[in-house]
Amino acid sequence: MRDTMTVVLAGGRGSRLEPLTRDRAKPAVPFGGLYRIIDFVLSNCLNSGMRKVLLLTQYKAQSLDRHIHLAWGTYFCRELGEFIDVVPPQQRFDDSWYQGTADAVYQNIYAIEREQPRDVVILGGDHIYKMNYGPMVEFHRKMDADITVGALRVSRDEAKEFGVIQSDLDHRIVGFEEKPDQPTTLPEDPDVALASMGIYVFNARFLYEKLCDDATDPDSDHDFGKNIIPAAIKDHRVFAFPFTDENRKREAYWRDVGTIDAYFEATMDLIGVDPQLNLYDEQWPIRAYQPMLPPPKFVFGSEGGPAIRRGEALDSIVCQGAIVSGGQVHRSVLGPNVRINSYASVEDCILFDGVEVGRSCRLRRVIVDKGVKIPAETDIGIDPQQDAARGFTVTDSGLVVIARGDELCVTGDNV
Ligand code: ADQ
Ligand code: ADP
Repeated sequence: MRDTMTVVLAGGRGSRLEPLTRDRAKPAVPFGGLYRIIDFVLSNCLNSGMRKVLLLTQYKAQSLDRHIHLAWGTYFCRELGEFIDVVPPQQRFDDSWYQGTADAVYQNIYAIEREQPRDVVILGGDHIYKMNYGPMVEFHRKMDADITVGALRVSRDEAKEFGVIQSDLDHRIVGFEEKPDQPTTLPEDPDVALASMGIYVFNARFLYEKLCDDATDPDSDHDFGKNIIPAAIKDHRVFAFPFTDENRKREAYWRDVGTIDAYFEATMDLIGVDPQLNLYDEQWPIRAYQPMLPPPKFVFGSEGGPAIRRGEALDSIVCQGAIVSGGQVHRSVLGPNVRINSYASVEDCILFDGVEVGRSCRLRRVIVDKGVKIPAETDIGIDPQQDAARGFTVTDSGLVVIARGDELCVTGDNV
């Protein structure tokens, strides 16, 4: 992989994840207590031996930028020619912001050319999956491809959200439609379509030529899925690389945690006894920023007494620095530095870094953003209709999201 260069597109706005993306880009949204969404793709890069990485940001990138420096800077050694460079949209040719994904790469073309890579791997920064990109690059070279698109099978309904691929028996792409209303399904299965994962291997020279052509095309949206890939399949060698689980025990795990409900489901899967995404896999470590914090602690409660006072967390993930003191936690993810106080009950919740749950609170199916302090005796998620009336975000399935600055949750020291 030494002669590849990697570009990670991390500018996603993630508007369907609001309010979690109100102050941060989608790739910076915390996931699984300790991680940010971007950590999965960057761990894949590191584990695949890709050590020249440009990370292109765009929208509310401060939190992402800081996370990358804290968590990832140390893994790349510049003296060995390795780097992870975060590139904000200021480095542009004209006054416009990035217009589409192809434009974002085009605006950084000099930084790519300078490294003289043979192939350029382009990845999205907002999906959760484990993938070794090595076999995809190998496939690309073996096929003598100009472009290789990562592809996976999805249901016909889901396919409307993706680029939909038609390929021949040799995996050569013969049709590509971006987010079609009527997705073309597989010949052998009318319920399944082949979707683009939005990840690409490009022959470097071919990429430069196509991006330069596209930049001067006034009718283009300058987007890989909408413009570059559909145009290239006509006259060039464009292939689909099927993404499958390497040990083939089950369907490959790949999630776009694009909505609050999808985000919640994917998080809850982590808590199960046999999660689809194993964070404890020593062969494929997922790295993250590990703050220097004391270990998590569970306290019975100051006066002892009835079972409800026992501070305990069951079927849950609890991060460093958290203290569960006299409160009950079930099927939940507690981020770093969370505090659960006496008589509180927390069920099916995701609490971000530094959340404090006051005495006798009841929380059920709630996501609470970083640093929010929930005053004593507050009920959230018990009556989602009432929560919506109080101005909280409530999803169709009744999940409640408490954002920073939400009025009825005072962010102060009054717990
Ligand atoms: P979408 O996900 O809808 O479809 P897009 O919103 O362009 O495409 O995002 C692609 C990736 O680029 C995301 O990771 C996003 O964070 C990032 N991004 C978007 N604009 C950016 C910019 N200007 N600068 C930096 N980063 C940016 C794409 C493909 C589909 C494919 C799906 C798979 O177009 O064909 O099926 O991804 O999810
Ligand atoms: P993250 O929450 O992703 O770890 P930060 O704590 O840096 O990242 O927050 C990202 C941005 O959110 C900050 O730059 C700031 O503008 C905004 N922010 C932080 N705290 C609050 C708050 N209490 N209310 C509203 N906005 C906030």
